[in-house]
Amino acid sequence: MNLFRNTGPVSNEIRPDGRDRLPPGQRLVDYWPVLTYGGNPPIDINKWRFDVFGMVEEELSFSWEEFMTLPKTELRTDIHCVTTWSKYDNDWEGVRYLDIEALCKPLAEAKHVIFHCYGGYTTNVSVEELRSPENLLVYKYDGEPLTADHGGPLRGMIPNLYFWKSAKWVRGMEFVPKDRAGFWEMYGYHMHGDPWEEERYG
Ligand SMILES: Nc1nc2c(c(=O)[nH]1)N[C@H]1C(S)=C(S)[C@@H](COP(=O)(O)O)O[C@H]1N2
Ligand SMILES: [Mo]
Repeated sequence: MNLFRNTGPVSNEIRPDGRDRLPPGQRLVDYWPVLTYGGNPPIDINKWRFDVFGMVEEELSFSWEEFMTLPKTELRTDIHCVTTWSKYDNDWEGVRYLDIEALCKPLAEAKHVIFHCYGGYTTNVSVEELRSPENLLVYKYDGEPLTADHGGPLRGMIPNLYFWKSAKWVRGMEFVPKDRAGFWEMYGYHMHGDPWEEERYG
C-alpha cells in the first residue's frame, strides 16, 4: 500500500539532539496531505474565541483580534504523521505555548493540557512536553493564513510528537491534573506519541 508519493531516498540527516531527522518507519512526502476525521467545522471569525481554563491562576479568553496582539513567533519545523508520512521544512507563524503559559500561569498541579477544537476533536499533551520552545499555536503557513483544511484559523503545532497531537480549529486549552485520553487516544492511539520512540498505539 503506497498512499503517498515519496520524494526520494530516505534521509540520513541527524538532528541537534542526536536523533535521525526522519523518525523510524516514516517516509517523506513533497506535498501536504489533509487528515481530518469528519468535515471542517464552520467557524465565524467574528465569533471565534480561544479560551484557556482549568488549573491556572488566570483564565484567559481571546477574540481573534485579541489573540493577534500576542507575541508572534516564526519557525520552520518537520511534520510526522502516524500514518507514516513526514513533511520537512514547514514555515509557520504563531504564538508560542510558553507565551500563553506566561499569561495563564498554570498551577503546580496542572500536568496535562487537553486541546479542545471546534467540531469536537480533542487531544492530550503533557505540560512538560509543551514547554519546549518550538511548540506553537499557528495561524500562518508559508506566510499565508492557515487554510480551513489544515485547521485555520488556529491550530496547534507540536513538531516533536505525531501530528494528531497538533489539534486543528483549536478553541481552547484545558489544564488538568491527570492525563485524559483525547479523541484518537480513546481509539487506541498513544497517550504520548513520540515519533522517534514509535509511540503510535497503546
Ligand atoms: N480538530 C482536528 N484536529 C486534528 C485532526 C482532526 O481530525 N480534527 N486530525 C489530526 C491528525 S490525525 C493529523 S495527522 C493532523 C493532520 O493535519 P493536516 O490535515 O493539516 O495535515 O491533524 C490532527 N488534528
Ligand atoms: Mo494523523
